[in-house]
Amino acid sequence: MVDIVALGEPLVQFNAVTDGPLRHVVYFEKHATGSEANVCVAAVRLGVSCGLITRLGMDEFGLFIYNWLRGEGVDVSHIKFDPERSTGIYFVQRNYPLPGVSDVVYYRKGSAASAMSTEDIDDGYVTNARLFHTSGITLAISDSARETAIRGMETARRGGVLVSFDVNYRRKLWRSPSDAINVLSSALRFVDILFLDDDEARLLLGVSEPDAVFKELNSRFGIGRVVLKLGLEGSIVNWDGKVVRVNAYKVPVKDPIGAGDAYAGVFLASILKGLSPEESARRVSAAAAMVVMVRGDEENLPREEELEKFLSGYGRQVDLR
Ligand code: KDG
Repeated sequence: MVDIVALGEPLVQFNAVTDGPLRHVVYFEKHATGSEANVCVAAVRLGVSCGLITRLGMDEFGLFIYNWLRGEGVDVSHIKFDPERSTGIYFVQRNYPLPGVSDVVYYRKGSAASAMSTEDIDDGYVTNARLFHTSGITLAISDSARETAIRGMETARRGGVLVSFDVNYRRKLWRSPSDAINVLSSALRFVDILFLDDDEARLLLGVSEPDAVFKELNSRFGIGRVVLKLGLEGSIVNWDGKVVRVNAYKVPVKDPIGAGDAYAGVFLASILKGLSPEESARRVSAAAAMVVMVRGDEENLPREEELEKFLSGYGRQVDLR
């Protein structure tokens, strides 16, 4: 039995060591990533147990991901290996053509995870958890992954388990924005806790001003617990009508990819540990700042002690010895 059951595709990331267009990049660094896998690792590092439902290729990259998750203490009992299909990979181009922005090139079509099916949902595993988490990426990668994610959300809902969802809009994975809007909107009716940014709000709801976003989500989908991410401006949380605003920490950015998963993983873990939405949001801002300071998504996801050091030491001259 785990606190969080997450469902989604882990990926191997090849992150350009140097800035600029990938055609000129010679060296890439290999990282273990994937949105829901990152969320699991974020939670586990903070002492909240998490299991991932997914499929990996029976290949070197699948083994790399599996060893990573197992080594971090994520429950891997519901990961299946597929001998026929590959583990998905992608490449990251950094700081080009815009400074501070990373772009991605995916090689994941037909991957092992995209062949997930509803058989992968073990009802008892999901309904014994405290929370089920997935994201819009999983709804986008294939029809069967979408059905699996929806089945997971329905099962959780029926079993009285909280459903958390990160919109995670990835333009390159959808046939069209209208396809994304239709699918994502139909999934929102299962959601208790929603993570989205202002661009995603504009796409899905036609509004991005926080009060309007919260109002739309409540009236159209009955969602009263929302973390609205505002990039360099921080975030605003609506928790059953109580609204809290938290600033972002200013840090040197190496690669912004992964910040969103720090938001979801650290927020969910903090809430499940009994912290207030305000305190959880403050911790999330710190964790997101820590994550973007390095290439890769998960390396800087903090443990409690590291999070505490960041929160108490940020902006001060501190001797960590
Ligand atoms: O949030 C970070 C993820 O987006 C990244 O690890 C890759 O999961 C990924 C995706 O599908 O884009």
